[in-house]
Amino acid sequence: MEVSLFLILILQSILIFCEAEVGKSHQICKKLQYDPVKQPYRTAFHFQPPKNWMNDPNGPMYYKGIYHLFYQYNPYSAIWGNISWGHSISYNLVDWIDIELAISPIESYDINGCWSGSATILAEGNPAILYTGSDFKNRQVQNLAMPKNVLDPYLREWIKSDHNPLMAPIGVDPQFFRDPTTAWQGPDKKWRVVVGSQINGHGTALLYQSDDFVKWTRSDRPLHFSNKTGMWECPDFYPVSVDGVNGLDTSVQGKNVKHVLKASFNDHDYYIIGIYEPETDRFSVSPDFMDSNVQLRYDYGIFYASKTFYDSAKSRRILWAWVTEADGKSDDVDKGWSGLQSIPRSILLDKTGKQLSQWPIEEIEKLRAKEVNLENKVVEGGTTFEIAGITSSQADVEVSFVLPNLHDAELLPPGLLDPQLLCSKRNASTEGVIGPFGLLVLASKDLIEHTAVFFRVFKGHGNFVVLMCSDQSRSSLREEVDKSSFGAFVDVDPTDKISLRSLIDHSIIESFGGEGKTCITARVYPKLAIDKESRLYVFNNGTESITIANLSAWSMKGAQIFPLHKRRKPQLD
Ligand code: DQQ
Repeated sequence: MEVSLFLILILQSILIFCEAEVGKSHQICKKLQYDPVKQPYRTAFHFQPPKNWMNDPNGPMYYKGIYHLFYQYNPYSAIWGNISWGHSISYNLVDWIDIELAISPIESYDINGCWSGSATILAEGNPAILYTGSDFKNRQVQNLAMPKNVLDPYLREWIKSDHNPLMAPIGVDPQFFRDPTTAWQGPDKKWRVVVGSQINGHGTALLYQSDDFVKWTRSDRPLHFSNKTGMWECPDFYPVSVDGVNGLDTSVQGKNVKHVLKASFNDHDYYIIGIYEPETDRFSVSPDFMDSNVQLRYDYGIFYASKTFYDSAKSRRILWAWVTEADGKSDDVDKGWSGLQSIPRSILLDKTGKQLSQWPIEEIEKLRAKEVNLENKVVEGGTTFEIAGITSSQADVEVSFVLPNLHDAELLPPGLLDPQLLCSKRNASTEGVIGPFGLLVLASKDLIEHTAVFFRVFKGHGNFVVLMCSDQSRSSLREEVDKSSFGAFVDVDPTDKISLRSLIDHSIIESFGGEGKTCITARVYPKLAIDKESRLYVFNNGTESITIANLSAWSMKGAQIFPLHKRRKPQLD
């Protein structure tokens, strides 16, 4: 039997065992499962640890047939602090077993927190983790951890290097020196890694090199910097294929390859695309961060501190991100948890070469259950109708719209070129010509509560402009939650079809417009539209009719996410 198949069988039996345990004694598991009364905002197919605080995804990797996800975790509470690396394993990126903490803050060089970092599969195939330690003086330093036993595919124990810290903040502000990337190897076989920083207040990707992964030397020149941004957190640097459909391993260089640099700042994940010369470590980009009116972001909603990894099993690059809460700290304490991970997304250079496109990994489709379909349905202006027959609070919806003659489309309002502002000024209830049209999700029967995910088409300068919005203004009767609207333009030709996919999971809506060219993630906390009281509608608030070419909506089954057993507390002495 193939090793990976064998491992899959073992993991499956652990899941079955855990499922049985949930019914008996696993109080942690039982208490924080989705429950329409006690835990209405807990998700069913997004990754969450059994309880407590989670933020950035760390060191995702594929190793010996198993996917690993580490994450910033507070083992003791639902508020940020005591930051350790939680660790979960999976054979399909959908079902997870939460295992022992991988790294805990117990050494002088990380006593104030084991902060974000990345995993690298070294040349001999063994994994290594570089992470930031907040040391006994609250300085940020970079540390190494290696598996205790590389033969263990679950990588349950990690040993910190005796050489830690490997990189100290010399000539850099010790408060702004963190989040090492996955390393890549140049043609000279030296490893390179980037550390996020700010120098003279400007975002900087410091470049380090090493022959042995232990002794690191900082290059005179950073890989990149920008005098238009502040501190860069969680940088990510990776190749994308110009003409292929596969993702690339982090050290791939050469013709038909471009490189992406992502940095997290101003609460968002921005990226630029350029040409990297491994011989000189020069990275040339145009446009650069903040150069143009339209900034490239992975997601125009709530999506931060993301990280990609190369999945050698399926030759793809996968993106994860932290999706924080939009309610208050005291709500998090009451819920007993805070923070989700996005659905893992496959990420590729778009055909235009100007941006990336993202799509939920195919494995998520295994959760699709009951399906309803529509074809060639005209939606008259000013109408709304329900898509009944599925569990609308836990669903996957794909729809494509065909638009009428765009001759009468509204003019793009002068002075309103910021898409997010445009979405809040022209929200879902503001009548237009071509739109607003789209979905009303997590909606109550009377539509008092709903989140509108929609498009609106404008005439720009000699072209049409497609706006995509996620309007949370009426998402909840609860006053105290953040209901900001999100919006972005979608680079599609509206004379062709416009597609939308939304993954709906109780308190999160991840939407993908134009086949993943524009993504918007929202967090919502309905009071009425919970569980079976939640509905799904199609609406058109424009004067022109639009046509649904195809619509498929599925009830989604829950993923299986279990703790293997009660966590061991880290030893504090
Ligand atoms: N979160 C980590 C830092 C990182 C920040 C601390 C980004 O390493 O810069 O939990 O969310």
